[in-house]
Amino acid sequence: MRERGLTRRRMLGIGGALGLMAATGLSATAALARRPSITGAELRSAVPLPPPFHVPLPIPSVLAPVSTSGGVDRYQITQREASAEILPGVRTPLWTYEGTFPGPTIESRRGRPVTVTHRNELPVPTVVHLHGGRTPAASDGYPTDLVLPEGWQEHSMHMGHGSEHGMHDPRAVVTELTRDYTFPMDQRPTLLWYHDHRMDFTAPAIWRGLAGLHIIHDDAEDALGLPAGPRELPLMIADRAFAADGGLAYPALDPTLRVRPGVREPYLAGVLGDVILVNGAPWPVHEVDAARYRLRILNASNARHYELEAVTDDGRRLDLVQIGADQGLLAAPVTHQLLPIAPAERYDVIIDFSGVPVGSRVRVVNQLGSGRTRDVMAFRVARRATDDSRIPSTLSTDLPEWRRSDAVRVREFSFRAGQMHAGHGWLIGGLPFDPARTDVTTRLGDVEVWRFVADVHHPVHLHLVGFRVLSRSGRAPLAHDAGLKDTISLRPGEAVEIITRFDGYRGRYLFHCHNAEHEDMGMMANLEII
Ligand SMILES: [Cu+2]
Repeated sequence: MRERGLTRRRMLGIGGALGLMAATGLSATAALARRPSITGAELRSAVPLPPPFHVPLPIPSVLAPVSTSGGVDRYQITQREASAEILPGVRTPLWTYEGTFPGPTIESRRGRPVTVTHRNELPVPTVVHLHGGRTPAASDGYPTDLVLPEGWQEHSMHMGHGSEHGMHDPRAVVTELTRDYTFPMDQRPTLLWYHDHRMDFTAPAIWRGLAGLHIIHDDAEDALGLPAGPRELPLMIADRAFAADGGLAYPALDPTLRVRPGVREPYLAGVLGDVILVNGAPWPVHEVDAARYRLRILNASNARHYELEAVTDDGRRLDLVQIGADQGLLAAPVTHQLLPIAPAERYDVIIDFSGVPVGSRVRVVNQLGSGRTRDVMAFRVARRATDDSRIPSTLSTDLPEWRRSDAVRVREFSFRAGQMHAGHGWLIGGLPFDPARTDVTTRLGDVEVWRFVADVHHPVHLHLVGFRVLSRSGRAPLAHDAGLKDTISLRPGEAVEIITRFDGYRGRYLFHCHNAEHEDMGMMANLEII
């Protein structure tokens, strides 16, 4: 595995900045000012890569329930090793949900509970978290609530940074082989995603394939007349790199992911791949009618940020009409030409191909990429078609309108690099994650304003609740901050305020950075709702 020269130099710059910070207390922000959009280092694949826009876009299969009786939809998912042909002619071993990457999609209805029985046939413990789910704590996938594989020896298990330093988690609920996760689905319709959330090893587990989609629908949204059926496409964007043997490359200190967490030093700020996958296919192409399409976009990358635009062959940018955010429909559509999307964010976007000549292409481009990582995917406009879809000027009327004066308290958290135990870490409020420490205690029903400050880019995610963005560095939120979110992209050096109501369930939840490498290196904190 070679690192790309330029990127490696950039990364050493970050590493150097972190070292400097430890020594002098300097902020990494200044050191990153020349390339603030990149947080991480890029692995370079060691196998030939296919040309862009040749592999067809796969649509993840929708999982059928094993039972629908008693008002609950029950599903079973086996987590197991499998291999897939991601690059043409190359077999890639993966860790999967049900044998595929992405895992199967679960489609559910608002208010109709879902139970998913996960069976762990992988060689390591796992944890499932439904990102964006309004989920009781027992099913929220707390990082130490492990599902152990059969025959897993406790003594072979290293509890990660925690136990290494004498900490353990007395509240962990560990099961063997299987676990039932129950999701009430009492929430606004939107695109969620489920992924591994195991203590210290989330990033490499997601990288190996443990991610899938979960869509919630309701009658009100169905009645809007938005593009649907084959004109509604989920798009899970994720970057990966491939080793010479066809396997996914990842700079883990312990490639078995059993004992020692962490990544090699050049990748401490995040792992980037040089192949852009959409729904598990490299730079895919999808044939479309000359009509409106609804794209439910998820950035499932560990650390890569995108600024997406849709460009026609003759260089025209198509409007990206945003209709929804992480937590469902906006009040009204917001039109973008360039759409930033941080790890774990979702954007629900309408794109209209009706003005694009039949036979030509629309490329989805990442303005933040360079070389091959500039391309994401393409649509080929295949035929004229009738289109009775519409984009209503009012999309929803149920968004919470919390005012600053509703807040019973304001809290502030810094998201910065720092020292963790003996080495490098990523810290919230100066502290690395400790499952045994409660960082925030709040009362069910309380409205709070949280203020986040960042050194480098940190996509911050709250479990359980959605929030509104109040301000960015004292100014109004950006156009793409509209609606109800569960992940907020803090840009380098920025201070962001959000407002939320801690509603739903009592118990132990998390908030954390969703740069998955940062998350594994300490950037999580406990949120106790009482
Ligand atoms: Cu981060």
